[in-house]
Amino acid sequence: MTIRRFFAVVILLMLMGLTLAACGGKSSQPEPLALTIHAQDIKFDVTALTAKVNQPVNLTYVNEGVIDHAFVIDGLADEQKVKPGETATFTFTPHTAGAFKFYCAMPGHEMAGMVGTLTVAP
Ligand SMILES: [Cu+2]
Repeated sequence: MTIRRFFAVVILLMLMGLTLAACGGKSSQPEPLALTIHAQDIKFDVTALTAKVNQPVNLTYVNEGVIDHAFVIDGLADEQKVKPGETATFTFTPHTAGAFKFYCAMPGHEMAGMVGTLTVAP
């Protein structure tokens, strides 16, 4: 084998390795899960959401009502107030399976029924 041919083989093997690494990187990052919830006066349109461990979640929160609402998911998404007609996006990745309470943090709204459960499957 000439030295030139040797380098050609080495470069070819390196390119193959790069291609495999690129493929591997893609498959280890799951596509984000898109969820949507609508706040109304005075309830959520859904009270049960599901996600998966280590899968990023993009949750779109739409306030369809005429009063302020404030969404929070215990342990996953910090409280954020959303004004009437506005939309907020909550991005988080659950790392443990289980049931997480979500609710509206405006005074009295949780008691009025603005509460639900996000179930994270293993
Ligand atoms: Cu509310």
